[in-house]
Amino acid sequence: MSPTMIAPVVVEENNKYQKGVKHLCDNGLTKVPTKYIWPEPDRPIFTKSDKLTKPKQNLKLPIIDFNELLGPNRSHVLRTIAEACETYGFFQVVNHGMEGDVSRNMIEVCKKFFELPYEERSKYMTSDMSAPVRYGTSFNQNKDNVFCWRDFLKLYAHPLPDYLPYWPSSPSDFRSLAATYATETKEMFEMMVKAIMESLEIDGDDNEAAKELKEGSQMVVVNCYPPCPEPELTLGMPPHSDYGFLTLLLQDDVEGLQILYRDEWVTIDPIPGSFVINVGDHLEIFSNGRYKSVLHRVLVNSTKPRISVASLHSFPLTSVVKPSPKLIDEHNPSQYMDTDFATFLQYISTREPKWKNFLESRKIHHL
Ligand SMILES: O=C(O)CCC(=O)C(=O)O
Repeated sequence: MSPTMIAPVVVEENNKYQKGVKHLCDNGLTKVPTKYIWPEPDRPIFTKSDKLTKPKQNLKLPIIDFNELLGPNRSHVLRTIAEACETYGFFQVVNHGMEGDVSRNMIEVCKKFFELPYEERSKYMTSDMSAPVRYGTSFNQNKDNVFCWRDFLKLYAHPLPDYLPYWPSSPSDFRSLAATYATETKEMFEMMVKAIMESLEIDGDDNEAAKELKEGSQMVVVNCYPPCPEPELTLGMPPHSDYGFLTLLLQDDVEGLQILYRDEWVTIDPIPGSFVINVGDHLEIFSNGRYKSVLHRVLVNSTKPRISVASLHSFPLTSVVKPSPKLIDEHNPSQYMDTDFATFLQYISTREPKWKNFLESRKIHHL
């Protein structure tokens, strides 16, 4: 067959995957297409060559109770936060002040969004990373050789009035429910920043970083992982760290999130109504390496669809990200080069943002 005869078939095949996993599943599927099959060492099961033959138990992350954080036990809770950020890069929060209805409504309206006809969802499909709304699939669908079993909706969220008019107008209550959710996660983030600064013992009126973070960037990422006929062959999301300062993650009741802990993948138990909070690359840099931005990935399953909503917060897009001047001196020199979003965006446009490549590229190797 001549290449001119093959090309349209290949293009059509690729277009099929570009429309996303939900679209693929809606058209009936009994096997995972080759495009989604990960190389064996990256797959979520332990192979025979591995010493481990069965998955480890789920990990119980430290739980931070906001009621305690705001009460007489604050200093004890701050120490728990510091230990969690040093050891796991992750913790869960309960009694965080967001009403159950707000988080439940957000999950429900996001489910409804992904159930809309493809034509409606695809209105927001774009490869422009700075678009206020971006619907897409996989991790980076223009670059990924192997695709992830995940569709997403990314919404820039701060300042909200600038972005809200661009958010999906269908389902009809999407904007109002998602706006309430984004506003309340921003408030939760600001409380967390105060606690994190205190835990690093750099809180105070002169904390410029805290002021910048208040005016900083927020992106709400809704992840949709449809049931997968062969979940052992693929991943919902590949191992990655988050580039921002903190991520606040809401999951439905279906497990899937795993973090790398002591070189093993461990599953995080979803606690109903809680948030999972994790340290991003910018906080690792800001804390001069004390708090860890940890690799995590997502598994899928064969029976239940899963929705998660990650709210990624950081400095304004134009800010320089660097270790806090209060945490460096001649004995503790800066471990990272100054960086900014532009550098990050340039980096990921040329490479696959997998593993910890970006953060590694910013490290200073002292002699
Ligand atoms: O779906 C999850 O549990 C995690 C999502 C995630 O890692 C992300 O959005 O960066």
